[in-house]
Amino acid sequence: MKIRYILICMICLLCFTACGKNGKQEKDDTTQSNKDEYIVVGFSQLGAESDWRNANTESIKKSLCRENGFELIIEDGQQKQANQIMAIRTFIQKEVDFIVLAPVTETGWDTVLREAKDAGIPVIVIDRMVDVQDESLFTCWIGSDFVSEGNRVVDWLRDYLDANEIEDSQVHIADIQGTLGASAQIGRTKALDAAVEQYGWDLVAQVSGDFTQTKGKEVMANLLDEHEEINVVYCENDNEARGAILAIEEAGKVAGTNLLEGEILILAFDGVSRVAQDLVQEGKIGCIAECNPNHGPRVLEVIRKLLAEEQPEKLFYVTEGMWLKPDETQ
Ligand code: GZL
Repeated sequence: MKIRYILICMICLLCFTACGKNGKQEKDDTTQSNKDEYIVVGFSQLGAESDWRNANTESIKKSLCRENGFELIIEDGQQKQANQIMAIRTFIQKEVDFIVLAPVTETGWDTVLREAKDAGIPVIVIDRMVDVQDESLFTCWIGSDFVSEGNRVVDWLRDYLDANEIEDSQVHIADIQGTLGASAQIGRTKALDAAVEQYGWDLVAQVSGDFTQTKGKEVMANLLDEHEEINVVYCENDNEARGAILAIEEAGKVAGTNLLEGEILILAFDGVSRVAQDLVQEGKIGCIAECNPNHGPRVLEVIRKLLAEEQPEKLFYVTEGMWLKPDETQ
């Protein structure tokens, strides 16, 4: 009996080892064959905080798809730089062919980008910029001119005030900023600060809404409690604007374009969601500076250039406009 039992165990062990080995061997073969068959791209996306971010992710997925010859590995950083750095190190270990990085904030990338460069993996930065000592640490950047976006909004406000004969001294503006240290926040805030300096508007407060609807609503509610005089709100993205409108209406006030009748004028950025576009049509948002999330096609073009050993431009700005009511022209 005992010998038979030992024999059965030995046969099972041999089978298991063979499967395990073949299984692992198959796994290695699969990974290897993936690399042989597809261009493997590691994409460190900063989060899923806004409609814009989700549209940006979809654009990359649509361009770097298997039909185009790509194996795309996406890691969601949940708006934390530490998670993104961990993701990049994982991509390096996996020996991906390219890394695409949408950085949550501008600073703190030098070390991990040096590791990617030392591993011979090109890094394509999209959306927000990285502020690094050595610009050879990234191959190129694709994104928006955020100061220009901000200038389009403050220029619209300038025209609105003049058309409605509202004095600069009557403007009491609150700035619900984006994630502090993000290029979009830095650029959009810079444009507003310059306009406040130029026109003498009363800048009542600048508080981060972290580009989310929840935080935007919370910040707006607090500002309404502390500053009755606010009549213009500069929201650094649509989701904050939607939150601010909820807070304004819950406080029994009106988000609209009749500033002299006590309404609160909302200004915003992105224009990605249909909801936000409809709020402009309804007059609850005065204007939205478009921020184009569709970076996928340009990333695809850059990778194809690099594979053909061509050099893409270091900086590539996507095209953008304004979301206005139908009777207004850009
Ligand atoms: C802008 C992008 C910003 C969007 C927000 O390019 O970085 O981050 O304006 C998003 O909606 O959260």
